[in-house]
Amino acid sequence: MSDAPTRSTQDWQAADAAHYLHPFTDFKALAAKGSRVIAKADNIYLWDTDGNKILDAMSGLWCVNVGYGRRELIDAATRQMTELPFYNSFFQTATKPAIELAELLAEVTPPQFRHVFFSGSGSEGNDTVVRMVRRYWDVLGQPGRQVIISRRNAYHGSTMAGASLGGMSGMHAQGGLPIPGIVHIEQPFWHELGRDIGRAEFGLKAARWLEEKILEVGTDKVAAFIGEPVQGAGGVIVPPETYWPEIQRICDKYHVLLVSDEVICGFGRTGEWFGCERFGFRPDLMTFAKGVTSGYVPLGGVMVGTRIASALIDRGGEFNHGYTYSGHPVACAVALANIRLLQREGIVETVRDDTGPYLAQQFAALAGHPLVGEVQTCGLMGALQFVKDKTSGAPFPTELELGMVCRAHCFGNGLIMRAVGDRMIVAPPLVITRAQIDEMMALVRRCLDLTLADAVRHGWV
Ligand code: PXG
Repeated sequence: MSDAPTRSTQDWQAADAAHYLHPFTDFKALAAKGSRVIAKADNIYLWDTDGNKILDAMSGLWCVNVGYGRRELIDAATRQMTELPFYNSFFQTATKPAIELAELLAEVTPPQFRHVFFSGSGSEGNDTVVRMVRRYWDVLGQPGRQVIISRRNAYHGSTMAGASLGGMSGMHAQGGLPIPGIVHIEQPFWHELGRDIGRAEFGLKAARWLEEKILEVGTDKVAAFIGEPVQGAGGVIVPPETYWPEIQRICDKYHVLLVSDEVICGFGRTGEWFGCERFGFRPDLMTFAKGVTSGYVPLGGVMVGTRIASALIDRGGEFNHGYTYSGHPVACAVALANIRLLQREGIVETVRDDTGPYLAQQFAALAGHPLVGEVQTCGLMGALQFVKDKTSGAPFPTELELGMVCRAHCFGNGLIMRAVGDRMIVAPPLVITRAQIDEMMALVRRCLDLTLADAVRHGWV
């Protein structure tokens, strides 16, 4: 076994530092510090190579929605690997799990979706989105429509197109991004941009930034708008309820395609099957990944609405795009088992009716904490915004990196919670129980108090 006791944690860390370049990592700093090596997992818990038990309040990376160790998914992978570990779907062939998954996705996604294009990840899915919307407008005889509008602080992946669609300035600063034809508007982040007006009014104002951008770029040049229903990696930024319906109205008015990136929000995270259902809009395309297999194996894709599918099928001819692993049979078999599990156990409904509201209640109780200026939740996602001044909402100086201070306490106390700047976020597995939410909240409280004690000691508050 690869985790044979003969290798110590130090030994693993040395080999890691010598050979392994991690994503989004300062290689030198990590090599000096040493990785935390995760050895095994069960339900919502992880264990590292030192035997420490950790409550995984981030579901791996927003993906292990049914929890770790689910027999149904393991068996599905084993069966499929035994029967047919791989075959492609390029040259007029298909595999049974890919066909069945396409059929099941058409059933569980909103009614405008009857077709799917598979990829291996969310980033690849968004590359497919860029290719597909541009192709759609070509086929319709409007090749001038090339520009895709996205938002600052969005995350849409790390490939050239994914990172360009994303609105992360640190990513754009490396590698000559964004690629041409992708422009950004501001995000619907009330705490940062809208505190002088009410949330509802701010939602409309933020949506109208899209209309202004469409008019600025030219109504005959805009192909699509893409957004995450709730920005995940950007910090669990839940938009005002007025935002998405207004975005829908604007897209309809200018015939701009609407793309929902559901890589995080899809498959129950918001308490509905898809985030667009939670926020009441009707996308033309929907990117998914992560939760489709609960992260057990990589799979992504794009749900293609009837408007686009009909044009591409009836008039498009060959679409020159695809990946070796489009419709990978093992990934599709695991996705089938995962979605059936979500259905059979009513997991999405439990998030909507029970654990989601319970998390909201528990998070709301943290609003009184001296460090916390804003609390937001949506389904099983939650965010706590640190502020220096609770009345004005003034932030801490960024160089203090208070979020990182808190994250270090989480690491030390057996909790995985993410820091996005000074915003602490959770997205636990969708199978988390009320008792486990209590356990998580006790850890969250302890880490907030330890962070506060540090802030007091350093004279930051
Ligand atoms: N879209 C969204 C909305 C995502 O959250 C991607 C696309 C890209 O998916 P892939 O499978 O290519 O990674 C994502 C991924 C974080 C974090 O720190 C979030 C993601 C990835 C890595 C880190 O919160 N989301």
